[in-house]
Amino acid sequence: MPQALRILNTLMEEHLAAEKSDPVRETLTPQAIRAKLDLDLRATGIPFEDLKDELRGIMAVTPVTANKSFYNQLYGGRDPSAFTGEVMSTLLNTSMYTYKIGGVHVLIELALVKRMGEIMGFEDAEGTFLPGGSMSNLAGMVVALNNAIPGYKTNGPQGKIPRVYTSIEGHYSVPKAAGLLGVGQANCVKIAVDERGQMLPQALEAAIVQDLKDGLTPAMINATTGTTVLGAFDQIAPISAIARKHNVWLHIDAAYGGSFVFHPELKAHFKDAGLADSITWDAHKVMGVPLTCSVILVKKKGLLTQAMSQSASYLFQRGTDEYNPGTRNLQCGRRNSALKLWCAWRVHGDQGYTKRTQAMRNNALTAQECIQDSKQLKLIRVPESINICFEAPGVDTDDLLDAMLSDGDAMIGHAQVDGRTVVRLVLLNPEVSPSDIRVLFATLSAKAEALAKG
Ligand code: ABU
Repeated sequence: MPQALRILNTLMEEHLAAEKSDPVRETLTPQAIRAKLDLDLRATGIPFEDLKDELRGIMAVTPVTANKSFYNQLYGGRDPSAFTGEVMSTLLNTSMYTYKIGGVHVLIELALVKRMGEIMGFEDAEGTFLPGGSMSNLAGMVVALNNAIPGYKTNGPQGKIPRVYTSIEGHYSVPKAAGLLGVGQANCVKIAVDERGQMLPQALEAAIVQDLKDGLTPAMINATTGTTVLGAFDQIAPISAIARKHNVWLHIDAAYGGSFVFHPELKAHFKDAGLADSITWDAHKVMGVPLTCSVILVKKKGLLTQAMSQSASYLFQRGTDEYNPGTRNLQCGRRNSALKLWCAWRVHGDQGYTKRTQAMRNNALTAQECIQDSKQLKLIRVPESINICFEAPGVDTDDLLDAMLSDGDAMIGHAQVDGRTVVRLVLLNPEVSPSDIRVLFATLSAKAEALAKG
């Protein structure tokens, strides 16, 4: 192990320096990477020390995601306290299925579930950590199906046709889960949204009423707080009233937006979150914890365990389900995703996350101003949170983004809005300052002008 620590220390120092000197790296083609690096596995191994050079080669062609020029995805930056927790989890290598193996880490996970549940308005939530929002949404759907069709776990749908509802702006993991769970993607109903990207409650209710008339079984409504492209928030109060009226499970996909519960204004979108039955919340997005760190929270204790548990005499031997988190998880062997979030939360406190989300939102408002002041750029929507969707009229969005990337200015992604490809800039690195944003938009405007002139 001393050799491992020495190698890691050297490589990490080098990587941190490289992130500064080479902040935007184009993703090389598979052919270019294979031409540079020998990735094949052989019968005979190499000396451990030689691995250092091999890893150096791999690091040099890895896209940079932790610095201020990365605006491409719903994660970014690097939180030193969370990073420390992540490395510690790997060192300790507990598997999070039983108390016997997980020990104190099970208590840490329980403490996080309790706190996150309380913040969302669930008095005594049941929950577990999963590898990503897609998995947490899938887990929510599993519980919803068992709620809508008793005995689903044992006997399947028993002739019923479950239906799931989400907005057209909802994350792709919802229809995906419907496909994976045997509901069928065709039974995932996509509900229209308004100009702001919020699901239309009347359209939702009309779809449910029609399905009931047709003898189908409405099983789950997925409301999204923090949509992937627009960063918009579905309105929980009217949606939960529909869910209650028709006795349908309400899941909130707050994978992305959940952490805005710390923001002084944006937290208003969560004031009715406690009316939901389950919530997905990712800490690897706005909270800046290393990938992946997602939680499924279920309001009524016991339902998650009922839907997930499976007996295994070789595993669950001692203690109660509460302290054996494998009884409420999709996975068997499971890495410890709780410690890194706990480390970060202990260091930052709720107040740190308030400051963090305020910095992100201020940057979004600065970006909005920059676009409104630019002759070359056009805002597509007023930002609901920290996603900025805009275009440069007369300029192909991909050409603009490719120029930003190849000139080493920034890595930014695109998305479809109103049937057009537009820039989707996501501002969730709190180290980015308003002056960084102004420089970024000056560059974007100049490049758009040059491209428009051909
Ligand atoms: N759930 C993460 C989606 C990835 C992205 O849009 O950046």
